[in-house]
Amino acid sequence: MKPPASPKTLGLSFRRALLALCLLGWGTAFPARAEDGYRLWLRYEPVRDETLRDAYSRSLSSLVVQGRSPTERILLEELQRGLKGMLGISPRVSEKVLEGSLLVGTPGTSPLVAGLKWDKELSQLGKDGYLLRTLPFQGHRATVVASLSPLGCLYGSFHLLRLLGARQSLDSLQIAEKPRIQRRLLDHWDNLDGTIERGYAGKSLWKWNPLPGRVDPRILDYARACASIGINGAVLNNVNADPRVLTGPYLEKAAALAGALRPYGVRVYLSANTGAPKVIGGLPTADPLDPAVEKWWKEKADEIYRLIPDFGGFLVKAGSEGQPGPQDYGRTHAQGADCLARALAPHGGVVMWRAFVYDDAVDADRIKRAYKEFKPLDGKFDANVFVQVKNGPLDFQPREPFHPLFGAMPHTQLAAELQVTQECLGHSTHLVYLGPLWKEFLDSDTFEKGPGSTVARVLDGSLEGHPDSAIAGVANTGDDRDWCGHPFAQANWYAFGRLAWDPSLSAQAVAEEWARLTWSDSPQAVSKILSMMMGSRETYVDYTTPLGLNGVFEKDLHYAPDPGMVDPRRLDWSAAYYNRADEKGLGFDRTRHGSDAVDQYHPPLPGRWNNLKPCPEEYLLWFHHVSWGYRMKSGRTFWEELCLRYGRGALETREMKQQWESLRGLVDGDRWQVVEGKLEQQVKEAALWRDKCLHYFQGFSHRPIAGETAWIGENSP
Ligand code: BDP
Repeated sequence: MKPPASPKTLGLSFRRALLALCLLGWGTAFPARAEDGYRLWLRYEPVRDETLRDAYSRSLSSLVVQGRSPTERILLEELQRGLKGMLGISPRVSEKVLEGSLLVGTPGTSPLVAGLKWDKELSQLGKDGYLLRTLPFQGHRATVVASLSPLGCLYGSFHLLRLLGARQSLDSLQIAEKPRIQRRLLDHWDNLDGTIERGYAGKSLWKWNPLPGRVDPRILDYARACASIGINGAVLNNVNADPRVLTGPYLEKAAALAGALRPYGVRVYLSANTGAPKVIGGLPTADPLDPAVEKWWKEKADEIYRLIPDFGGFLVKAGSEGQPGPQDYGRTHAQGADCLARALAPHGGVVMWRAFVYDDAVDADRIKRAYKEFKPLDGKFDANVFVQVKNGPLDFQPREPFHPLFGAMPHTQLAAELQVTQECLGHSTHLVYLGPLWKEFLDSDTFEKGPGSTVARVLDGSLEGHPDSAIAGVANTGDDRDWCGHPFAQANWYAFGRLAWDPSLSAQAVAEEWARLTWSDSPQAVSKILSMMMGSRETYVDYTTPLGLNGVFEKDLHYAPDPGMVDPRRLDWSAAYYNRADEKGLGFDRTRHGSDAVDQYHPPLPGRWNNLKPCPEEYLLWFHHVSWGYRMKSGRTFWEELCLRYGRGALETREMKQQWESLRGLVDGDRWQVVEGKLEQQVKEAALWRDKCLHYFQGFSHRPIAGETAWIGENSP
């Protein structure tokens, strides 16, 4: 016979049963609530493993947050939300550290944290850094999140919640974190009319019309999401900037947004149109060397800082794609940037001056132009200017070598611009995880100071000893319920933030974190999702632009294939200008016999890329015009290899879909269905890409499409 339960075990098992019921309740009630993707990676789903849940609950039985700043209030709420969701508990909020307390604070706001005397370690981590430790505290076992600033405490709290989300042990935490890059920005290409340039997830989140009176409450969830991954700045408006954003009424709107974002550590920046002194200021000129223009910018900066005391600064697209610039007055980019920088400097603001320029008078090869314009200006920019350079020298393609300006301007602070929104990567329809693309870029060796001079080290300032550092991602957010238009596009927002904080993280580790937080804690589900994500970028490259190919996208939309496209407006907007298909072969000759773009890089890269044999196959057509019969490393001819890559990419989309189908039931049905529908479209479109491109190139190669029977006919155009 079973012995009767002692009152103690009865109590415990009763509590367990109650908890199990609650969890069961969540388990059943939860799917009934539509899973619409709104909660992103902050879902805080219940921990189903009872032992783990009990261990967590014991470690986090009370919360001690002594500071009362808005940021500390936010972190307390976030911890409460997270613990309620994951553990079903509402820990006591206390002023005393007891067994299982979580203490969060700064030495300035919390006497208990000050008593730890961690000042030296904390000062090494800077104001955004934090310590996260488990330790004996006045005879009790406690967990501590400490930082010099409330914002660092918020970042540390999110870190703790991430550990719980990933179901990791909290037993002996000894974590010290600080961001490697100081300014981690999202650039929103949002227009004042609510549309978003290259936005594929609805309209702008900002809702300019009801501002400043009403700030859309959704902004707070945007800010939470940003803070959870360390993003600390948002450029609110499109780089093709409407000058009106700098008028009083819009500045008041921006100030209202800044007020909402501030407690989450997200500073506001604005894109400035260099023609503003003329267009909204009524001056006869916008010449940056004209004293009246200089005065106008100074007064404008003063006005902005009266409204937004922590305003970050200006992002500027000048002398590019129809935007006005200093060149209109015979001035250089440095003269233009410095004029704005002088206005912002007294307030601590910065200028992010974009190097996305390609004036065709500069060079016949578009990708060489920015380097030729900017490199001679190295050392001429003020200390509070960043030159913001896209990752590659062309324009956010599925694969490009890194931009040669990284490594070429040692006396200038360089910021990187990545594109989170998938302009040339399948918009919000194709599943493409961009972590591997960004890692390829960040880990690229510029050889500026010999081996190991990676782009990441240029960016974090360590290579040249610059005090400030910055990275920006062109946002993929909009007012669609799921923020990004595709449940998997959320991973790119997440990965941008995580890699901006720490470029040494691996794309796989970031994807795994995201998958667990966003989809499921089942190891089986996570491993399938991971394998889909990790291969997705290479798959996309294969069925769109394999082997270093570029310039096959349709005009303007940049979504569908159109390898023969001719744009009457500009030669360098035409597909043929890039892919150069002819009877001899395919690709752009950028060797010393061609445009000599290879020599914009430091040795040994030119040697590697100038010759066909050592050139890595992924850059082949970027640097070479390759004959159709050229023997590849595989022994296949170049034409056969091209066919194989297109075919392989399209096939892999089918495999991706099969993998997703095997996840049915392992993730919630609502989002499963959405992804399934998108994958179906992706499979069809990948086949279309393959067929359209191969048929077009076959018109030049006159060779049979290898493996044709395997795919031609299903979705031929
Ligand atoms: C291109 C986009 C265009 C942007 C431009 C830029 O097609 O919409 O305005 O870049 O970055 O990729 O300025």
